[in-house]
This record gives sequence, C-alpha cells and structure tokens, in this order.
Amino acid sequence: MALRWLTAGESHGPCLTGILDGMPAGVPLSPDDLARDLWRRQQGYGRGGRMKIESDRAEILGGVWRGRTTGGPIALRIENRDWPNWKDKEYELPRMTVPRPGHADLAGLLKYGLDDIRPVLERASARETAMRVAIGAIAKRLLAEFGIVIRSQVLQIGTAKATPGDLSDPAVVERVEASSVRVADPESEERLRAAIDAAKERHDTLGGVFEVVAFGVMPGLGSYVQWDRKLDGRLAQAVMSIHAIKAVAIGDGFVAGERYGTEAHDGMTMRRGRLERLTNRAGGLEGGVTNGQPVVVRAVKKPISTTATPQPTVDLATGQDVPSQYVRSDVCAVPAAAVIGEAMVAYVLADALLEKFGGDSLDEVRRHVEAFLASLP
Ligand code: EPS
Repeated sequence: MALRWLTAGESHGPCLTGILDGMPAGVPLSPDDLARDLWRRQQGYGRGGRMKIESDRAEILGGVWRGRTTGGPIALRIENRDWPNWKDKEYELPRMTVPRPGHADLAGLLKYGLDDIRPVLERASARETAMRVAIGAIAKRLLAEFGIVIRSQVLQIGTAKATPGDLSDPAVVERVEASSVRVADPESEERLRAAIDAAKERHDTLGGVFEVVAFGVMPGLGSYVQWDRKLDGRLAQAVMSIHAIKAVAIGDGFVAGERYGTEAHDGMTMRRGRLERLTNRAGGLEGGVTNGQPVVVRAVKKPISTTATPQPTVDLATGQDVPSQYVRSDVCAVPAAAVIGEAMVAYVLADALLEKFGGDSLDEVRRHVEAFLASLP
C-alpha cells in the first residue's frame, strides 16, 4: 500500500475532512482540479433537494505548495452548506427509532449500541462520497502524468438499458459528459430519463449499472502472487465500498460464466511487430495484473433506500410494525455513482502504480515508469 486515505465528517455536520497520504512531491494540483469532479458528482437527472443546497468545493489545507504536491499528507475540507440548517438542532431533534430497510440504520444502531438512528445515518450517508471524489481527483492528476485517463458511463437504470458508447472516442465522452444520465446517445438518454420519471411518479427510487474504464494503463500493476495483491480484488473492494453498490464486475463479469473457454478470453496476434489483443473481455486484468488493455469495471447500485412510498419496518421504541418515514431523497443517483466509481478506480490504480514504480517525487516515479516501459519487449 503506497497510498492511504481517510475521511471524516457527517452528512449534516459542518464539513467533510479528508487526508490523502503518500502522494509523491511535484504533482501539479490546484483546487480547480478537484472542482470539476465535485461538480460532475453533483449532476444527474433524479437528484433530490439536497443537491440544490450543496455546491461542493474542496479547500486544500496541507500538502500543496505553489501548485504542486510536497510529498506531505494532503488535507482537504469540503463544507456542508446544509449545516446552518442543522447546527442548532443537535439536542432538539427527536430520537429516530424507525430504521429504513436497506439503509445502515438498523445494523449501525445494533452495532454501536445506540438508541437513536441519527448518528448512524449521518456517517453512513453517501454525502461522504464528495470527499472520495476529491481524493480520487488527486489520484487522477497523478495518473494523467502517465497518460492514464479514466472515463465512465451509465449502462442501465432500473430495467432500462443504454446503448454503451465507446469511451475511447473523445466525441462519445463529450456526449456522455453533456448527458443528464451519463449516456452517449439521445435515445438512451430518453429511455433512462423515462425510467427515472416512472420511479418518481410512483414515489419510488431506482438503481442501475455503471461502467468505469481506465485507458492508458501500463501492464504490470497488481500481482498474482498473493490474494491481497491482486488488482481485480482491490478494485472490486474499492468500488463495492461505494454506498449502495451490490455487485462489481471486471470486464465481462457475470457474462463470462455463460461462455465456452474458447469464447471467453482475449486472443493475441502480432500486428506490425506489436502484440495485440482481439478483444478485451478480461477488462484489462489477467491473474490480477494489468495486461496493457483498458481496465473495465462495472458496478450495480441498488435503489436508494429512502423511499417516499413507505416500506414495512418496525419502530424500535414501541416494537410496533410501522411504515418507514420520509423527508427527502434522490430518486436516482446512478450517474453520480459513476463519477464516484471513477474516483475509486483512480485511487486503486494510483496506489498500484506507486507500489510498482515508487518514488518520493514525480520525477523519480517517472524515471521508474520510463525504464520499465523501455524494458518491455
Ligand atoms: C443521502 C441522503 C440525501 C442525499 C445524500 C445522501 O441527503 P439528505 O438526507 O440531506 O437529503 O442527498 O447525498 C448527498 C448529500 C451528496 O452530497 O451526495 C444518504 O442517506 O445517503
């Protein structure tokens, strides 16, 4: 583990705090590098009232000097604009004793021996992903120095499927970035928006599937020699840790289980003196090691558990069956989750890159990368 990070903070507390440790010195970094991804995470058709309040911006409080990383831990702060609406209520709010099915409410309350759900939901909230995205943006900044870029798109919302775009095509990426549901074409956009509208109409929520692709990843990141060094496993853990993610696939994922061996792998051929692959079903990873192909990670996000239509639950104070309660929520946050997925993939790849090519400065890492690439047959 070359990099490590931690976040702190609650959804309706004063701010989110993050520390990223292990970045080499000399990586160019400005608050604007973080601002764009923070903005992207806040977009998406189906977001709720909270996003009208927040306008995320990360302050860099340490580890950067004159626009470059120093090698020291990078300290970040993102203000919660909703805080002034909550700050005087800490001792006034009634106890919450009705857990929402699907949220961390019940499990958290039992685990920490609490009699109020509020502290659980405050920390379990996906608000925390704003800080993940800021940290991921720093990881992306490092990766960009080595020509590695990370893209994402939404593949499905509910049962509505998008036609996947080719994310290696800049024109497609431009359309995805302009799309309210992170898809590449107007028909898909219409289908997915209609699915969100239908959920909204029935006072419900919807999940879906997104894809993150990392282009320009050199071979040799990760390892097959030990379980916890396998990069596919590390990517899966990182992406699965995003709120509400219930499945992660690398490359063909579940579909690989349906194919014959001769139809499931990526044949090789020599073209103009270079070894090339006929397909990328493995999603850029064989044996837990990057093979030089784009790294493809897909994830399934379950629907948000705070639903306007009540779900059956129990009031823990009375032991009575009651309907779940509702104040507000997003109808669908799959487009946002795709941006968060980019951040997690960026972090894992940056960590693996520094592990293999380690160095205390960007120049040192660069020398190691260049020497390795020059040594490849
Ligand atoms: C969330 C509930 C909602 C979301 C929030 C995650 O917040 P609130 O309870 O204030 O309406 O908007 O997401 C964010 C604040 C964010 O920045 O993404 C939850 O329970 O996980």
